[in-house]
Amino acid sequence: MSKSLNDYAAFLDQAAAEGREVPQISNDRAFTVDEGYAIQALSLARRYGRGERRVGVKMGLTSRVKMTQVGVNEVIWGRLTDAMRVEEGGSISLARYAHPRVEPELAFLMKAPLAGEVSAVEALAAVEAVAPAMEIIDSRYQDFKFTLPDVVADNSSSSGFVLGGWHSPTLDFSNLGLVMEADGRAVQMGSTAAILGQPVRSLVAAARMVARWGESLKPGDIVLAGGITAAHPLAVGMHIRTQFQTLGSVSFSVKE
Ligand code: OOG
Ligand code: MG
Repeated sequence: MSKSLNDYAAFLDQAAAEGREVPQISNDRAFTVDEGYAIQALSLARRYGRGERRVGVKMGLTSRVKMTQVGVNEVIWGRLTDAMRVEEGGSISLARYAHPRVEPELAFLMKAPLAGEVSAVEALAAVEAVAPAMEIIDSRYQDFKFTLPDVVADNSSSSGFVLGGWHSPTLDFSNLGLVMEADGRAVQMGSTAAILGQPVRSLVAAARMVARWGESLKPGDIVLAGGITAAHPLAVGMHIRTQFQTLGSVSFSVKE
């Protein structure tokens, strides 16, 4: 008997909960991108059912370097829950992940609802604050390899995020340099301009893409704009810190 989209959602949700690698669902059959988003929604419904709360969304593959790293050339999105939040300066347990990587990001905090086709000016007007951030991504697929529908079904590899201090969005955050360090050694460098040439464009895309799935960005939501550099693999004992021009730094450590 053929599996339902809900079967795939349960499969990926369980892999995420156990921090375990699984084969790509596209090994079974071809999926459309819409089916990928339907599986993502069903798998997140399971998390909400266990008491997790949606706190925002993450945008993915909004920079050229990220698209190249994973070989998928489309902007994607996923959902963030409270359980994915890592305290600034805190630590994560590597055992809870399959093969996590970290990437520097920019975070938006929403003060007004936003959905559908909006201009960059309208998007910026809905922002309460911006913060330096990092995302911990952990594709549930073996060897971190996937097609577009695979990764979308897997909540766009989302597994954790860390936020630094909030700043007024009147600050020009369109081209801020940053250095991500592992144990004091620079491993990635970039600029926020890598995000679609201007990070607000990621928020414009977020408003359009969530609306396509009947959702909106709400006041209090966090929106991660997407990885600014290639992602760096995490290992036990590592201390990761990203220093942003003007915005300050954000850090965490990796324990067993
Ligand atoms: C897909 C998720 C991409 C980003 O910021 O570009 C992403 C992946 O790289 O596994 O989170
Ligand atoms: Mg990311």
